[in-house]
Amino acid sequence: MYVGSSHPLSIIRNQIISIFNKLGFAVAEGPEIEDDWHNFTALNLPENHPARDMQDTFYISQNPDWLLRTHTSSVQARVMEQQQPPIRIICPGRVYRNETISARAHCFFHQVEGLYIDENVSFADLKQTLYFFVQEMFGDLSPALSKGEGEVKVRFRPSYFPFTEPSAEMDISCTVCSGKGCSLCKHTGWVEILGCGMVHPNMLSNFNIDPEKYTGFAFGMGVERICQLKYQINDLRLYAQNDVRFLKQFTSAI
Ligand code: 2NL
Repeated sequence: MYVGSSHPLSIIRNQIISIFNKLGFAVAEGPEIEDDWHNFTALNLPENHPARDMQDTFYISQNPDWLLRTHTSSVQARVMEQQQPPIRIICPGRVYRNETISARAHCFFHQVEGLYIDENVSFADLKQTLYFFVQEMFGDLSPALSKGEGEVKVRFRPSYFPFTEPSAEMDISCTVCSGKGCSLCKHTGWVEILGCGMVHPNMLSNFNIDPEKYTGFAFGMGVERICQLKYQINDLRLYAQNDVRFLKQFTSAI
C-alpha cells in the first residue's frame, strides 16, 4: 500500500538544514510577501537594478511597494535589523520570479541562503563551511569515492552579486561521471551548485553593524538544483505537478 511520502524538495531541504545545524547555524523564516526595502534596497540593490524590473519581479498590484520575495535574503535583512553579531543563520523558503515556465525555469523555486557575521570571519571560513556541506551532501554519491579515489572535488570561480564582495560561484566535480564528461555537466566535468561571497560592507552599514569590527560571509543555493544533482531530475516542472508516479519514487527516502 502506498501511504504517501515526503516531497523530494522537502527531503533535500531538511538534509541541508541538518548539515548546517551541525555547524551551529539556526533556521530563520520570514514573510513571502515583502516590501521593497527588505527585498532590494537594504541588500545593496540600487533603484535602477535590472532585478527590480517588472519583467523579473511580481509586484502586488494594489501597492507597488509590496512584492513576492525574489530571494530569502529578505529574511536575513530582517534578522540583521533585530540582532547584532554574532549572527549564524540559514533561511530556507519559497521565492518567486516572473519567468515563463519550462523544463529549466519556473515562476517559483526554493532557496536556502546562509549568513555568518562575527569578528574575524574570513573567506577561508566560507570555503571550509561550504566544503563541509558538499562532503556531507554529495560525499556518498561521488563515483570517485566509491572507487577509493578520494572526495568530491570543489572549485570556486569569481562572480558578481550586489550583496557580496568578493563574490564566487562554487562548482563540484560531476556526481554522474566524476569529471570525465557527460550530458549533466555538459562535458566540462563540473556542475555549479551555489553562489557565495563576503557580505558587502554597505549592507552591514545599512543595519548599523560596524564594518570595521565585523565581517561576514553569505551563500545562496537553489534546493531544486541540489535535488536535481542528487536524484537526476531533469525537468523543473516535475516538482510542482504532484504526479503520483513521480512522488512515489521518494517513499523510501522519508
Ligand atoms: C545564488 C546566489 C547568493 C547571497 C546569496 C546574501 C544575503 C545577505 C548578505 C549577503 Cl543578507 N549575501 N546572499 C550571497 C551570495 C550569493 O545567492 O545563486 N543563489 C541561488
